[in-house]
Amino acid sequence: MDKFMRRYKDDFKDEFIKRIEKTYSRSIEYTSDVEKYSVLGEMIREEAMLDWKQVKRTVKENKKQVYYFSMEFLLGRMMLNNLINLNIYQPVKDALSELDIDLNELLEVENDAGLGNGGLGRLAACFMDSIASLGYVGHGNCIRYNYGFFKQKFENGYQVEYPQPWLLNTSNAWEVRKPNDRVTVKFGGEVITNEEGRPELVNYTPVDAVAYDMPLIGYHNNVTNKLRLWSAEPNMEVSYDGFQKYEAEVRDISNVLYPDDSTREGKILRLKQQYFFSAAGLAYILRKELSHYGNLDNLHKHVVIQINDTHPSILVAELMRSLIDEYHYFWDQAWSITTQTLAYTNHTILAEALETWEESIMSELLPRNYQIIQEINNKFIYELQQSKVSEEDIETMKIIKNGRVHMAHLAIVGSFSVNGVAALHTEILKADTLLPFHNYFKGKLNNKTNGVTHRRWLLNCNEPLSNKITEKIGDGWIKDLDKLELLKDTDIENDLNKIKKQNKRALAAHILEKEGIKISPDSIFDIQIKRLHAYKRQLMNAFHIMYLYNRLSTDHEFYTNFYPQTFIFGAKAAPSYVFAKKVIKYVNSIANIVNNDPLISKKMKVVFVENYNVTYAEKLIPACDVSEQISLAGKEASGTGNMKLQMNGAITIGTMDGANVEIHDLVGSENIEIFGMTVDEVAEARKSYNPKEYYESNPYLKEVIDQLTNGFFKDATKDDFLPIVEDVLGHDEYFVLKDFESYRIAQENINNKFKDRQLWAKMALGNIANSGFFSTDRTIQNYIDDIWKLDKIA
Ligand code: 26Q
Repeated sequence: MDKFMRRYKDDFKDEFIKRIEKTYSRSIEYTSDVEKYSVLGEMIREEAMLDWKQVKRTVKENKKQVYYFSMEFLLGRMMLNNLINLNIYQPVKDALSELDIDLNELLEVENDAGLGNGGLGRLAACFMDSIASLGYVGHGNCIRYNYGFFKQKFENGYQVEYPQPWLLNTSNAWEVRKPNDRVTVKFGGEVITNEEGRPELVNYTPVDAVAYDMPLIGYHNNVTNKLRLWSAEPNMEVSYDGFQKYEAEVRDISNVLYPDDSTREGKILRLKQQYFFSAAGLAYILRKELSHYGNLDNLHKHVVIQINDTHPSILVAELMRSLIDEYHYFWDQAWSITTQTLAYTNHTILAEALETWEESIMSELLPRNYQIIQEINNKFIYELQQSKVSEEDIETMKIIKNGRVHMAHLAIVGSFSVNGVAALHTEILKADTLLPFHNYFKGKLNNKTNGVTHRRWLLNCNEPLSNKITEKIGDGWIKDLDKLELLKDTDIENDLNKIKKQNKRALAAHILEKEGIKISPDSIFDIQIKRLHAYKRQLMNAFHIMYLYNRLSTDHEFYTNFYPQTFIFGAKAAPSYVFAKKVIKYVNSIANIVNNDPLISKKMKVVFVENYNVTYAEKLIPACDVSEQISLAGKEASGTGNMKLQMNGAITIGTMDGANVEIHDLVGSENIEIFGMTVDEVAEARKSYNPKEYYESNPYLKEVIDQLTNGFFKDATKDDFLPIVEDVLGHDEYFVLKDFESYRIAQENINNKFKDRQLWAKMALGNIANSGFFSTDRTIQNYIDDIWKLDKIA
């Protein structure tokens, strides 16, 4: 702050006005909020860049740094976070208000930087906040998509997708184009042996990757790292003949983010994207390493590259290719450097999400990388045979089999560390999914339980609660979230219900404005926000709501005893995920009936918020009473929304899955509502599961399921929901029917407990005070201690 104030003193206002006039050739009263926002963003960015230079200087002193390679960074809005982290929020707000500009209104014009699908992308964004805030050098590497995650609208209750050109408005205030940081990435072609007897790629298609940098600002510590986004541009050496077609193909590469969060559909464009940003980011790293140190021998001492899921795992082959073909290393030394530089994080055990590529696609698009993968695979198999690994295990572990390249296997073999994202998830990887790898590479598999940056997810999004926390225990928790434990010795419990109510009122107003639905802050706010996926079981939540509707309509005593509850959903379905879209339509149809029923709507409401994103999450999370974390045990690798909600005082109703297990361990059984089968019980149940038995024997369930197709929903066709019925009565892969009864009882417990306001406040405190573990500051410190071994710079 001092630096900022020194630079601008009272001139901030003058400078702001001057820039507005210069940029728009208009005086300030004739500029829009978006225009004002852009100029402010530019000034703040410049401020952050000063710290960036300092980081650059320290790196010259041999400091080790991490590069986080991820196809997704789901950043959300930047302005508030940047102002807070730079410690200039208040002076800027005051200066602007002297110009009659309300900073909070200005903040609302910012589009989300939606460069991600969900958990994995948001985790990357939280990580970058903690790396900078803890005082380490770490940069992100990704694609500058023209279109981020799609915008969701509901038309007659059905999801319809619209493009989201995030760059058009405000977000590019944060980026700087670096025209000179340009890398040529080569696609296609053939491998020949050149005059020096080396493999060389010829007749390839060159694509230029141009860098755009965005600042990643640490909290009150003068550290600014960067997020490097690569944009695909045509290479000017390509002949003008056929240029239009070439140009369009090039632009395609960085045009849109894939809106699927778990599919192995191997679209060539996706592989192009993966190679594009991996190769560009790596070329840049190697270029810098060479210019600082003269050779690449000790790359692994200066750089560690974390591979976020398999999406950038082509890096294993690309680093080998660069070292061998371009820097003339022998295989063994190149392999040694590669496998000491790369580390891989696994985010899923869902079979359908484990990426593979058809050999023919890989060999055509990346012929030299493909050769190298073949060689890695052959050497690996030989090594396994030498170590007397069983034929069966060798078959499982092969990188190439049945005509496909298994990217997770490539990543595991090429990395020195492989980590899961929650204790249970890592245990399943070790004991099941990656068992032979775990046996062979002793100690390579490790756990790093996810976290969230509490600076965005508590400090910035929940002002009433964070002010109260600071009032009670001081502001030490902002840099050390474990300090929240101190709350146990305070009387904050008495304030929690009041603060929650205040946040619920704000959310109710927002929902009324956005969705046109009136909800009561006096009801229980029960919230399920996450991508729409069958394994996350939004359907079970919907079934339960329909059960309540039916029961409230017929059972007077039940009606009287039931505490009013508002069920809120936020979720996007992948555009091609037919089943998920049917669930959205189903919930919207339920909402129509429930909200318009004069009697029932006094006891409950249902809202599916449109276009759930980071910014919407920031409004929902502080207002949540009940956090729905109800995936089938064994399917959710970790979950991170569960942590954000806990931190803000919500009570989890959840299965023993992902990080819920660790939440349970930390808060204790009395502060969480656990239900449903465990991982072992699921495995057992799978042997002889017949969902029809549950349908036949549970009259509540039967009625709910029958209503899907008996004309009960007037705004839907019969075919709309028939597939849902066929699914749950057919194989019911995610045991919705089997877990339903225990979920129903858990919900009943929650509804009863909420009536005891004292008890509830105590539970909320038990959750908040024990959430310190889930800060990404802890997660990142674990990565640094065990994997990255970085040097602190601030
Ligand atoms: C793969 C191939 C083709 C197209 C798309 C994809 C693809 C894209 C995104 C596959 C997966 C993803 C994203 C996965 C994801 O978000 N996983 C979540 O990661 C979180 C952070 O670790 C966990 O908390 C969640 O449990 C996990 O589901």
